[in-house]
Amino acid sequence: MEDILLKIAYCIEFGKVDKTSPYPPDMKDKDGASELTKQALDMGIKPEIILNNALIVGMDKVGQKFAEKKIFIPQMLMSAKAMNAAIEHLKPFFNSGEIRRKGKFIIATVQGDLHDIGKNLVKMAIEGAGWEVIDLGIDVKSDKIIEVLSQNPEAKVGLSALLTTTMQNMRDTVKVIKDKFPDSTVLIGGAPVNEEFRKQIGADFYSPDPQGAVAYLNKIAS
Ligand code: B1M
Repeated sequence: MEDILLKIAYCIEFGKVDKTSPYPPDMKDKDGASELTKQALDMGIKPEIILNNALIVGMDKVGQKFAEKKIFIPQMLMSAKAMNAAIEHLKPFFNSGEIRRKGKFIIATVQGDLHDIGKNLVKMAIEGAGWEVIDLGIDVKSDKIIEVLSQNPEAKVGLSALLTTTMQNMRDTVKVIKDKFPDSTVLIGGAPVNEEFRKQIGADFYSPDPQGAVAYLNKIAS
């Protein structure tokens, strides 16, 4: 099991999407993140193990190397592509929750921020837990969230931010939502965000991972 997880992490780190992808050249014609993830599932490895012990491990290495200026945006994009190809195979497992809808959940990556892998994982987990998710995508202005919340006033809101700069936009967005909808529920997450920041900006809940967001939503819905 360890072996295939290491291989998947390696494919994410080096942006090997699938067998046909020519990049990186030394892995030409070899299985990529897509095929290996499928094989891992076929071997009976749990989707959460593949996500946490292979995909996120590979992506963390990408982050480290980018911070050390050993790789640049194009490599980071290839890694994101490989991660998305792998996640496609995990989707059916995360989406296999009950069809019964517990409520609506609006999710967005805040203005100025283009990172969506984490947001998409949160979306999948919440959908899988039986919520109807309205995904507003990336780089979402607070006006858009207000517009959609006005149409769905019962919906809970989830915001994701991956940059220390866009955390400030998250702060502004929470303020705009709370000013207009004081009774709304806003969840926040993303790598630079923490509980201390949540308290400062007046959001209702912070979760470091999708499971925490699901548990909180299920608790307040019951
Ligand atoms: Co960017 N990037 N990036 N990047 N990128 C980071 C975030 C960075 C830490 C890399 C680094 O320097 N080490 C750094 C931020 C530094 C900082 O602000 N302190 C950084 C930078 C600097 C940048 C650019 C500014 C680079 C540049 O242009 N010079 C630029 C910004 C673009 C923009 O947004 N305006 C940029 C661009 C990109 C790409 C587009 C190339 C690509 C994103 C592609 C995509 O998302 N489609 C990219 C990537 C891939 C990364 C790293 C390598 C990986 C991010 C990721 O997907 N992680 C990242 C380094 C890293 O994190 N290791 C990095 C995997 C994902 C599963 O984790 O998103 O944290 P995460 O989500 C987790 C939790 O946080 C949580 O659940 C998820 C699953 O566990 N979670 C929530 C997330 N949202 C939640 C919401 C919730 C609850 C939980 O409730 C609502």
